[in-house]
Amino acid sequence: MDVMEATPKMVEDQMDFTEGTLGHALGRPFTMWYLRGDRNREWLDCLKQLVAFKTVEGFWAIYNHILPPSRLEFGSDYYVFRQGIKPMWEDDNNARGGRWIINVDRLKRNTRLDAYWMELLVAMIGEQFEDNQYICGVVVNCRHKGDKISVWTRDAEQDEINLRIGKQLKTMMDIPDSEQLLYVAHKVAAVRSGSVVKPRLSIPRQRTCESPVQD
Ligand code: MGP
Repeated sequence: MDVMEATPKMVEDQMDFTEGTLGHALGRPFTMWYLRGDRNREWLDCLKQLVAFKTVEGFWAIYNHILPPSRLEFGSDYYVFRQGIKPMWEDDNNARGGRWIINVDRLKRNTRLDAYWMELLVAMIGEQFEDNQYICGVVVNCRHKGDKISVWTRDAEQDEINLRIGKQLKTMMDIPDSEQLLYVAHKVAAVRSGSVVKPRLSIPRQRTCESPVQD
């Protein structure tokens, strides 16, 4: 757990700003995390903070330096969260939250996964979401069964806000209606026993979702 409590290194502290500029400040700093799946260890112990960044230049320095999701080993994840929010259900900022999930078909691993991830990162750090303040962070899970990209939001009961975020996500990333986006509350994901989880929201809408506010 030590590594999670330590302050991550700011990438800007290691950059050479010889052009005389300190870079273009983001609205807020972010931290990037990496998880290498290991069935013999606790999930929390597999999670590592990589680095933090607070400028556009810092973000691209990291982005260009690390492997894209399509080249990670299956079982690995990247997490990019607002600084101060740990990318786990247990963090106070996530405890009542949930996530929009985009399932990326295995056949699209080589063609769409990296583009989706980059577009989403740029949208989040560039504060392009209308309800940006409700977004805690974004995740990519690289899985043999099919990769997943998700947007974690702060409050699973704020249906209108979460729907706006989901619709903006769908438009921004040009996701066809045939690929349904599902919103699942963390507290539901955390206690489920099988692989089926009941989503709270979906886009396009599906009958099993609970929320009365869709469309
Ligand atoms: P996952 O990595 O989000 O999905 O969760 P994956 O691997 O696609 O599996 P699936 O079960 O969704 O099909 C996998 C497992 O990691 C969970 O069942 C938990 O055991 C653990 N885990 C994931 N998250 C995000 C957390 C978390 O925030 N806290 C804790 N304690 N465990 C987590």
